[in-house]
Amino acid sequence: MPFTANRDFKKKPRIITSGSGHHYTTLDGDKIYDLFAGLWTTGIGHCHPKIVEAVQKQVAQLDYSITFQSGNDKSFALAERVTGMAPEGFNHCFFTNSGSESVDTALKIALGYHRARGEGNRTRLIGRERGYHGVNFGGMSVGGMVPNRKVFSPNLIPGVDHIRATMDIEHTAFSRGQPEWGAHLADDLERLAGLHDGSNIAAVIVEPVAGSAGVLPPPVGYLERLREICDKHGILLIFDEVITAFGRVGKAFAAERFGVMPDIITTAKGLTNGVIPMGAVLVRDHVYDAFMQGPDYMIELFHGYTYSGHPVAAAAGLAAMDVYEEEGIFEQSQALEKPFEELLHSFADHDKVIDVRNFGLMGAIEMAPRDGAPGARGLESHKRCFWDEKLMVRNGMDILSFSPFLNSKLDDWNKAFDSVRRVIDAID
Ligand code: PXG
Ligand code: PLP
Repeated sequence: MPFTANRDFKKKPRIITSGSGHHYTTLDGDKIYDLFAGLWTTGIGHCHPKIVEAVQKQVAQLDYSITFQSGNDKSFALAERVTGMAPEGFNHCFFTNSGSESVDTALKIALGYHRARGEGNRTRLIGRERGYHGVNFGGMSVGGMVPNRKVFSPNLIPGVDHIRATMDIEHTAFSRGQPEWGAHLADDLERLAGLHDGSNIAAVIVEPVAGSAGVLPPPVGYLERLREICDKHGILLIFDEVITAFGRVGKAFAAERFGVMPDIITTAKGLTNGVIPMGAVLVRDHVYDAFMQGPDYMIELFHGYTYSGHPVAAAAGLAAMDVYEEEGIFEQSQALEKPFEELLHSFADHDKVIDVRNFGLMGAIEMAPRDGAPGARGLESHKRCFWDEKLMVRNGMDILSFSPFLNSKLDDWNKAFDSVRRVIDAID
């Protein structure tokens, strides 16, 4: 199982057999309220009838068609919709099957872009400590989650450096939204540009709001500063929006929410509401145009997946875009931010809690680790929520993370956070 304590799981498996709206049903017949919206994926709820219908129809019409040197109608239609939602200047996208593939695709596009412009010396890639960019070799190398890198350390791709993480509990604990402290941490990029010479750096990749590490919002002014330093040195800025795109931070993209324009955006998850695996990498015109040279019978980018632009996935994506627009999902999401923040920060004075963080509909409650057993409190909380409270919450070590539905009901939240409180009270 992915990122799971397999032997512990098998002692008492948590098996889900159906989903509808804001709930799962388990093998035992329990109804579980989902406070994680799938795995940050399913913002509009499970088995949305519009998406179900679109997928059923598509699979009967065109199940698959060859993707190299031919295309299908749905993938082009989805590309139009997604770029239409994106900030000005993002007019092209490339489809993948996951966030990990989107990240590796984006890194390759960045390298290809510089080479196509005659700057093939720009090969260095910069990530950030505590960043998560999936599990493929490129994404793992620019990622900054130590346990994910440890075993593979000697095989990480060469020429990668990391800027510092944006969070320091000493300065940022219990910030509501973006911390006031920490814009200067972006200057770490200037330091690396000094060390390697900026002319050797191809790209910097960051999550606008780090998700997997336990919700780390960017300090006020931080992303703006990164953009400035990238501009100064000709470095591409990649926003990894696998979690933050499609309404999780109240807009179609975090780039729009923060008013900072990267050169490349990676997405997945909410692209299809998690219904069929799919990701997309969006690029601005200057990036696309750089590749469009040489004889026109030549392939411009030697990269792609058997399932890039899969018609059934694209149909799910088109239906998701319809729902986002027709039901005003991003507006609903933004309207829920304040009540979400209030509920989360009501845990601030709990004696086991050392930090609460939030941005948009991303939230985290960090508990102090139990002496000698870091992570135990977190996993116990997850299991107690599931078995005793019929509630799905995610833990990463001792951090409980929350990714509620973009169209959540406040009554459900009140009950759910009462459950979380009972659990945190009860565990050792
Ligand atoms: N980039 C970012 C920013 C992500 O959040 C990926 C890339 C990789 O996507 P795939 O589809 O290959 O998993 C992600 C995925 C968690 C959690 O607990 C987060 C992710 C995946 C699994 C768990 O926060 N994010
Ligand atoms: N391995 C082999 C032997 C293949 O033939 C292919 C694709 O044709 C792949 C891996 C890559 O698979 P995908 O395109 O689904 O990523």
